[in-house]
Order: sequence, then structure tokens, then C-alpha cells
Amino acid sequence: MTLPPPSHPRYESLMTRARIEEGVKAGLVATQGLIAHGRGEAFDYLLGEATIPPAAEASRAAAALLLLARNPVLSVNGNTAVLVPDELAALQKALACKVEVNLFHRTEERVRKLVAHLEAHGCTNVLGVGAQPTIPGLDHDRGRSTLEGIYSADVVLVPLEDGDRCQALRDMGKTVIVVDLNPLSRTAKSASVSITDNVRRAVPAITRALQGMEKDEAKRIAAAFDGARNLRDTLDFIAARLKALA
Ligand code: PTJ
Repeated sequence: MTLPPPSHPRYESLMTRARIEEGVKAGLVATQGLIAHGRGEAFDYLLGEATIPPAAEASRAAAALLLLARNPVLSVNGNTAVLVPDELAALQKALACKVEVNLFHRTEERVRKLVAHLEAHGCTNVLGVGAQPTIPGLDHDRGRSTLEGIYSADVVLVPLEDGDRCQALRDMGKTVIVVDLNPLSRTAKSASVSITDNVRRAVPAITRALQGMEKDEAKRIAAAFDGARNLRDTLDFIAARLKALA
């Protein structure tokens, strides 16, 4: 693969694509992950490839909910694992929480590879190998989880999630935080908190928001957050931005 020079105006975007491509070749990312990435890129253009104010607010709410959780778990798929492995390790450290590999296109071999990849980047005791069908209402491999991880979690961060699984986790009574560049997706609509941002920006933003956050402050932030209003603010922001550009 020919890598772009750092002076290229689309350097960051092209290097991110290269990570996904390398991830497919290494057996970490599903081939469908290429399609998902392209869709994400298109929505990122609408945001101006930057964190918009409603996304910053949602990331703060996510940090607050994760801080207040009894058993917070970071659920990681192939795309997320190759895009932000070091950043996930930093977030796990900040929360002292569990990380679990959970895949849509599941094979045990890919789960094992992703566990090894995340641990090589500093995540510890990554769960996911041998997960059992435990999530009610999902007659598919993505209904698998580990008892000590996602199954017993009260708050789950699931970047690039699919709508069905997000709803199934909500139906289990969990608080579900997603990162999805598409604010119109079923996932975004069914999540407790949907962060409309690139996972490359959102995961470090959550870790930064946690720094120095006290539990009393977290309770105030969580109580004040309204997910439906945040999604409306996101669409308003995008509409105003496009109008200004037209
Ligand atoms: O590794 P697996 O087997 O679990 O598969 C993961 C993918 C992502 C392939 C799978 O979950 C899938 O097919 O997802 P979807 O249904 O295509 O949804 C992906 C969503 O993530 C879309 O709404 C994209 O806009 C969004 N997205 C893509 N890249 C990013 C993103 N959101 C945030 N940051 C990104 N970098």
C-alpha cells in the first residue's frame, strides 16, 4: 500500500482508511467494515470532520454515566479495535473497567486476534473468547456475551453498534452509549446516549471529560442530559451548517 505524505490535505483521513485496510488484511476487521467505514466518512463530511457542540455534550454525559456505573464495560468490534486501540486502553485505565470483544460478523478466530491486538496496545484482561448466547431476543451470534462482562454490565459503551443489539441491550435494562456518525440510524435513536462523532475523536474526548470529574458533578451532568434533545440539536447543527455552505 502506498501511504500519503503528511503534507497531503487528506492525510488523517487517508491514514485512517489505511488502518482499516490493514485491519482487513490482518483478519481483525470484517470486510463489511470497509463499507461501514465509507458510510461513516460520508457523515463525517456533514459534520466538517470535527466534534460539534452536541457531540461534546454527549461525550461529557457518557463520561458521567460511565463514572457512576457499577460495572461499566467497553464493547469493542473490529473497526473500533483498529481505529482506537491505544485510546481504548487509556479509557479502560481511567475507568478501571472491563473491555469485551463483541462482533457482528463473529468468528472465534477473529475474537482471539482482536483480544491479542487490544492487549498488545495496553488493554488488560480483555473478555470475549467463548462468550455464550445470553442476550435475549437476538437469535444471532451478536447475542453472545460473557457473564462477567456485557451480560452483567449496567452501562455499556458500544461504538459502531447495530440497532437491534442496541435495543436488545436497552431491553435488558442497561444504559447504552453509542458512537455513531449517522444521527439518523436506528442505533442512534435507540441508545441512551448517542455521540454523533468519529470514534477517533469521541473515545479520547470521553477520557478527557473524565479527568477531574467528581461523582456529584457526574450526577448533575447525567440528570441534565436529554438524548432526544441532543439528537435534535445535532440535526439542527448539520442543517444550519449545510445551509450556510449552500
Ligand atoms: O467487527 P464486526 O464484525 O462487529 O463488524 C463491525 C461493523 C461496523 C462492520 C458492523 O457492526 C456493521 O456492519 O455496522 P453498520 O451497520 O454498517 O453500522 C456502522 C455505523 O457506524 C454506520 O452508521 C456508520 O455511519 C458508523 N461509523 C462508521 N465509521 C465510524 C462510524 N461511527 C463513528 N466513527 C467511525 N469511525
